[in-house]
Amino acid sequence: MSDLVRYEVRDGVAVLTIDNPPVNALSPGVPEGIREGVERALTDAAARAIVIMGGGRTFIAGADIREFAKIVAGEKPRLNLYSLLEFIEDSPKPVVMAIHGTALGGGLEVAMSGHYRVAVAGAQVGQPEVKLGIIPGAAGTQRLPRLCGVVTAAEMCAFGEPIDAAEAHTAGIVDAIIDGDLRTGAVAFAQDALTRPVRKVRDREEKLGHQHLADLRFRVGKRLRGQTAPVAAIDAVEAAANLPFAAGCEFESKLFNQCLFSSQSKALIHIFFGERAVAKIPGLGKDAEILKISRAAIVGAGTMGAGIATCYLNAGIPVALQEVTPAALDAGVARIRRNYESSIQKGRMSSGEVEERLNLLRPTLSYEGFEKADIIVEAVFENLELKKKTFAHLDTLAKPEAILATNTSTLDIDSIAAATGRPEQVIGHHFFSPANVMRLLEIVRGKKTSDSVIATSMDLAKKLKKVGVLVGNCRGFVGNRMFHEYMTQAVFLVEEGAEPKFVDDVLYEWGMAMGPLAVGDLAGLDVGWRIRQEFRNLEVPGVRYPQAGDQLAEMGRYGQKTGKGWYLYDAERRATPDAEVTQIVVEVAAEHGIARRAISKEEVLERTLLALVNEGARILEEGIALRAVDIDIIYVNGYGFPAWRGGPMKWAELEGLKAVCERIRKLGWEPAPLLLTLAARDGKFDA
Ligand code: T1G
Repeated sequence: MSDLVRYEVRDGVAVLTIDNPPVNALSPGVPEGIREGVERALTDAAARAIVIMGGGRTFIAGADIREFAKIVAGEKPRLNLYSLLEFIEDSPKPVVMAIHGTALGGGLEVAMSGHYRVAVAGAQVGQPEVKLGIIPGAAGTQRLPRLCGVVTAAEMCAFGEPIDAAEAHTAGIVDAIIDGDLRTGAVAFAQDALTRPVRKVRDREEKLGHQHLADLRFRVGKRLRGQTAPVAAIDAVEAAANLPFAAGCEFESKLFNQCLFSSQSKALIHIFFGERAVAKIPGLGKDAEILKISRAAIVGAGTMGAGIATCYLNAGIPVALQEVTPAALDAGVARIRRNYESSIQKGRMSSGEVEERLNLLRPTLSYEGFEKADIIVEAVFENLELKKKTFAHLDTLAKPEAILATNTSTLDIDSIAAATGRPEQVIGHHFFSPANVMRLLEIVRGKKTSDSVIATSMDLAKKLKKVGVLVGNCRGFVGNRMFHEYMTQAVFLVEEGAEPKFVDDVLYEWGMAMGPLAVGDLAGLDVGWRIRQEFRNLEVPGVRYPQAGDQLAEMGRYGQKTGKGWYLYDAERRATPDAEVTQIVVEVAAEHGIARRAISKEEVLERTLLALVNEGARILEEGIALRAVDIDIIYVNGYGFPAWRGGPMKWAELEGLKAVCERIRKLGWEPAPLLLTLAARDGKFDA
């Protein structure tokens, strides 16, 4: 008997417990162990029914995703899950699936091969495969609609969002909610099932009526733009209403393999493991103390300060929010209230929960109470001298072990740290706007930042429900340094003849959440202009720099906040092209001797995306990013880069680094040395 599945008989019921920590994935040995266990129960006279459950914290969280890389690399799939699930379903003894934690993907498919499913309250069930660029591959798209109907099943498989036990019970996926001990409850349910006929899910047709899925397809087209797996998932579920079970499974399997061998799946699986890998910091002392953060203080209640405060309040951490004037403080508190009003409107929070969080907020015009804070986050104006002055002051009043974090998006962490007597306690916590929404937290280590402050920051990121990525200190760190190159090419293309909307539409259609020029208008062209002023002295004579953006900013066209930027904005902040901008750009081009010409879609993509990749490779060479996947996670969670393209570095790898080098050369640029090295040996970034 595989040691990954334990067997025992309790009160006449065989109980199979899967024990493959941490998430009971269907790794090699688990499906085999389940089959052996059921075979044993079928011949065990002491067992009149069967319960299958997960050990540890969860039921089965799906197939072992690591196995997919092997299959894509040409290895023959080890096991046909379809036949195992039919074997379970054909058991003459009732089989009850007992669910706690999560039953996801192959886990829910195993659960649906049982004759009954029971779950504890709070358990989650779902088919999240589309988040890996695939679809259910073990009859999930055929059994699920037989339990909950075509529309619900198609919705679950297309968006991949899990539902909780109560919803699953209402939908007909789960037969009972177990109060108290799951094993005991499931055994009792199995004994009771002996009195009822065994029903195979595959034979249940009553919920398979034809349903129109046009609305779902429309919503998928909008929310999951460019992704192929969600569409395939809907097609497979729809087939359940038109084809007999076996033919439906064949159709599902064909679509599953098409998705599995797609670049979208490689990209999304890369991101899945990447989001877990970035939390691991090579070389960080294992005994690095993680400090307890039970009080926070924030300097500056502007857009970022208010958003950051909301993150801490959402984590249940009391926040002292400081501003210099009553008006600014009131505006900050109002921003936080607005953040919560929209959460209430979207049904994400109750007004009671909001009150609870707002009770943790203490707005202040002084630094009173800052001496008790475990962390102080500075979110003042993006000006080095102002930040240094602020840190020098905080240094005088913060307790010795307090962490001093700056939300700067580009400035030198070491210069800011040098303004204090505790540089080892200083670190960058670069949130992304809107800070209470964007998942990314770029954590910037200074030369003297201690391992304990880094470890605490990585841990805090999880508590704030952020994806924390540790990066080194340089101008713009990882995200903005690369974005600067990307944006530079976008503005060059406009100066050379492309309309702003053309550049944005090309990148939007390619999958970016928003085009670069629209992002500029959202962030504020004045912010970019001010940062360029800070670094004007670093500009090299004879090197071309983008001009048109500065021209617009100097004319007061800051973007959405002034109703004019690269676009015109109406009261609802809807953007329309502005002929005046074209005129301004034509004049700027003439002034700087820039020839204007027709620009193709291909050129827009090549120059903007390869600028990202080339700068990313330089950042890797310099060790500013620990791994290429860190860059990908930053871009997917902070810059609207499509996860189904894997992030800029993975995208380049999927394109082939040799070809990427040639394409960079074709643009007249010098590929980063790391790219040349890897291309020469057909290597991979993080190999
Ligand atoms: N396969 C392999 N490793 C997995 C895994 C899986 N399915 N799920 C988690 N891990 C690893 C993860 O990388 C991490 O490793 C550790 O477990 C803890 O995970 C046939 C084709 C279950 C909600 O998509 O969503 O079934 O970093 O940090 O936050 O039709 O893990 O410690 O080395 O995420 O508590 C479908 C994926 C597969 C679910 C728990 N299933 N997992 O979250 O822990 S495709 C999924 C999750 C499939 C069938 C198809 C989450 C979780 P490490 P964690 P967590």
